[in-house]
Amino acid sequence: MGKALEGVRILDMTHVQSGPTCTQILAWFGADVIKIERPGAGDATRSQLRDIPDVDSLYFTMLNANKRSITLNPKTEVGNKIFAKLIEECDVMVENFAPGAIDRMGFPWEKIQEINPRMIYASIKGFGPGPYEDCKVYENVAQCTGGAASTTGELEGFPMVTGAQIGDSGTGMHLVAGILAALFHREKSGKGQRVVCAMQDAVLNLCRVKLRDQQRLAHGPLKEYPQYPNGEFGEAVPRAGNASGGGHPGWIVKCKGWETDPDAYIYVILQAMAFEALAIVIGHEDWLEDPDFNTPDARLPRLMEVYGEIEKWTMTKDKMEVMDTLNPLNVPCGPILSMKELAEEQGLRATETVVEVDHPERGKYLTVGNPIKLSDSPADVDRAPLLGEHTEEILKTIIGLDDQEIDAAREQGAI
Ligand code: CAO
Repeated sequence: MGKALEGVRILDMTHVQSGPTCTQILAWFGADVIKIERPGAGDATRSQLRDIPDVDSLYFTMLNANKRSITLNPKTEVGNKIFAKLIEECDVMVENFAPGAIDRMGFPWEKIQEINPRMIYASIKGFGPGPYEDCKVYENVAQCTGGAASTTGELEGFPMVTGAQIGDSGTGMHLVAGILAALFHREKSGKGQRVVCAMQDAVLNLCRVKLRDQQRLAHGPLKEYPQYPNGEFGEAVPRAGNASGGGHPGWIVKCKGWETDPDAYIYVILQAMAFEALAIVIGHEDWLEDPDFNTPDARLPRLMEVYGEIEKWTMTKDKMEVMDTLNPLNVPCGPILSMKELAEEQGLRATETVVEVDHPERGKYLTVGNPIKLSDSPADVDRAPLLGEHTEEILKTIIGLDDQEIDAAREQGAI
C-alpha cells in the first residue's frame, strides 16, 4: 500500500520551527518535500544550539526528517528561473518567512497562480491582517499574544510560557490541516488556493477554553479555579496554577521521593463518577456520607483540602505505584514524566513515536516520529538531509538541467 500523500510534491520554503514541523508531517504522509535553502548557509537552525561542532544540530535534524535539500537563491537570475520551474512542478508551496519576503523574491501570490493555477500556497505568519501584520514573531511572542501566557502560571505569579511549542509546532499542525483541505478541494475544483495561519490565531485556538472562561466570568466566579471561594477574580481570566481546564477538577500532587526527584508528582483528576473509589482508596470513606464532600458542587470550595488529603496518600507511593493503583479504579491520572523517562519509554519506541535514526555526520539520534498514525500508510522516519544533498538530483530530474548548466548556476551563486 502506498503512502497517503504519494505523488504530492511540496516546495518547502520553510525555516526554523513552525513551517518545518508542517512539511515534516507532510513528508511522513509520503509527500516529496523539497526544502529550499540559502546556498552556503541553509536553514539557520542547522547551526543553532549545536551539541556537536560543525554537525547539523538536533534542532534542525528533528524538524526536517524525510525531506530532500536543495540550495537555491531565487534572488539570482538563474535561481529565479529554477524557482519558477519548481513552482510549476510542485503541488504545494509552504513558507514561513517574514511578511513580504517571498513577494520580494519576485513571487507574489498572483504570479504563483499564473505559473501554476493548481498550486496551493501555504504560509505561516505571526499575526493576521491588522496593525501587527508586519511583525516578526517567534514562539514565545505567539504564546504571549495568543492568550497562553496570561492564563498560565502560579496564581499570584507572573505570566508564564509553556515548554510545549504551541506557537511554532502548534501553528505548523494547523497549517497541515489547511493544506490537506486545500488538496482535497483541488480534487473537485482543479484549482489551488491560498492557505494562511497566523501564530496568534493558532495559539488562541489552543486557548479556546480560556476564552470560554472569560465569558463565564461575566456571570460569576469560576468555581473550579483555585481562587474560589477565598480569592478575588479581576476582569480577566486569571492564572490558575495546575487547575484543570475541563469540567472535572484536577491538581498535581507529590509522590514518594519528591524531596529529591523534581518529577516525583502525579496529576489526579476528580472525575465525579470515580470519586467514590478514589475516596475509599485514600482512606476517606467518610467523605461518601459527608455533605461537604459527597457531591462535586460541595467539593468545589474545598478542592485544596481534597488535594491535600489525596497527597498524604500519594506521598506514600511512587508515581508509578499511584498510577497502577488508580487506573484500575478508573481514576484519570498522569505521572509527571521527564524527558529522560520519555526517551527511554519502550512503549513509545514500539509505536515509533520515539524513533532512533542514523545520520552520516552525527551518528544515531532520537527524534519524535509521526504522532498521527495511519493504518494503511505508516510513516517511515528517515534522517534529515545534509545541506544541498539533493541539489543535483533535483535540478536534473525535476528542472531538466545538465551538468554544464548546473556548473554555471553554481558559479553564479544561484545554487
Ligand atoms: N536564498 C536567498 N535569500 C533567502 C533564501 C534563499 N534560499 N531564503 C530566505 N532568504 C531571505 C529572504 O528573502 C529574506 O530576505 P529579505 O528580508 O531581504 O527579503 C531573508 O532571507 C530573511 O528572512 P526572514 O526575515 O524571514 O528571516 P529572519 O531570520 O529575520 O526572521 C522569523 C525569522 C522567524 C522571525 C521570520 O521569518 C518570521 O517572522 N516568520 C513568520 C513567523 C514564523 O514562522 N515564526 C516562527 C519562527 S520559529 O518557527
